[in-house]
Amino acid sequence: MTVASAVGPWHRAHLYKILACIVLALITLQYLLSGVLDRHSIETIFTINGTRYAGHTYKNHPRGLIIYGPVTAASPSAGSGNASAGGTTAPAILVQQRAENPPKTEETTVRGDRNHSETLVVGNANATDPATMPRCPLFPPNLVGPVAISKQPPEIAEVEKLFSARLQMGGRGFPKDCEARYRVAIVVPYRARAQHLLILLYNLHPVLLRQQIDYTIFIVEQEGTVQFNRAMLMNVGYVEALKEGSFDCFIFHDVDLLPEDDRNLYTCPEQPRHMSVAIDKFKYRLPYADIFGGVSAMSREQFRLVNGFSNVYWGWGGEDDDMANRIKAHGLHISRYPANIARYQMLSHKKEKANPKRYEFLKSGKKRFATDGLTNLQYELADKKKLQLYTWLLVKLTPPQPS
Ligand code: BGN
Repeated sequence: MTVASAVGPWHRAHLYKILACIVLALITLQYLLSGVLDRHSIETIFTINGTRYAGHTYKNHPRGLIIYGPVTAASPSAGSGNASAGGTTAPAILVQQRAENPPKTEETTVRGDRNHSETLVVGNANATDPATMPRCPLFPPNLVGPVAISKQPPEIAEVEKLFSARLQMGGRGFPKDCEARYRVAIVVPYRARAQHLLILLYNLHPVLLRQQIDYTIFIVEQEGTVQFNRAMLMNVGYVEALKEGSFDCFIFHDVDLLPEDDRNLYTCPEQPRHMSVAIDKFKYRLPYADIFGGVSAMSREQFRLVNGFSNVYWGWGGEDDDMANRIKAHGLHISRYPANIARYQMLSHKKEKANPKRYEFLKSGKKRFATDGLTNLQYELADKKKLQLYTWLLVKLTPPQPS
């Protein structure tokens, strides 16, 4: 005789319920315990060239390790409007492969504010010969996290002098003692915003130098007074930059946006990346999920694949949304760093005139992806100069011909 048959049907039903509860409780307990053990075994603190980093490995994550920023980020400077916690563990920024053993470097710290004269020089006494130069570490060792933004730069001549030792003519910066992992063209569409440009250069160069990338800043200026065409200028920047060097990554950068954190790396990950996630003007919140304006990064291949930006957007708005549509239509997606790293301050300026046709163009955009972009780009390069802080391209845009 079994236990179940020894009791009546009413008791049997209760017995089954109790058994089911015990099984469920055991499953829950096992799940909770595995989570706790997992966490404890994977939080790590490690040191690269004297900087302490916090990390977190995900055993089942295909890419392994999430690196947090430097463990001791100094407090944000007064007036920078930066709300991220100073002096505490910095939040996650990068999903990367496991760090390779980085080369030993010798750090030279120059006193001054955190963006403009501190730790610009990272030297490796044994590695000055380019032939024996090691690759730069995956995680740039001299990042400081939140940076001090200055909206009152010195005169341009002074700024040029400040960076002359670290930049090649044309606004090219690269690490001196290791081989950069990325060759990056920073493309800035521009017209009549001289003070904004100076402020951008003054704040951006130190960040880029600390990131140990090989970069060049291209200022693409639209000649004349017809409506501004941001998208077309970026297409021109792409084409002209590739005549100058074999860049594998393009950052399209509005002139009025200043990065607040140098852990927001100016590189191209696997997917197109929207970089200006949190802007003070938008209360540090993403205005909508597919936004791709402000600052964005695409690899050379991705940009070519989507046929660049559309050329039809004259005046403000819509061209970045069209790019977001191109990205999705080609099986790519927009990636982002967390909002507490991908932070920017916007310089104030009067609102530009919006393009009333942008809704219509956006709706019909898909039809033009293959024919409107790099493939029908027409412009005249009116002037080009390699200045100390940037390469200047003056461009006469030709409205796209109907195709
Ligand atoms: C959106 C603009 C973008 C701009 C963001 C942020 C349009 C198209 C109509 C839906 N899009 O409204 O181009 O980057 O605001 O300013 O206007």
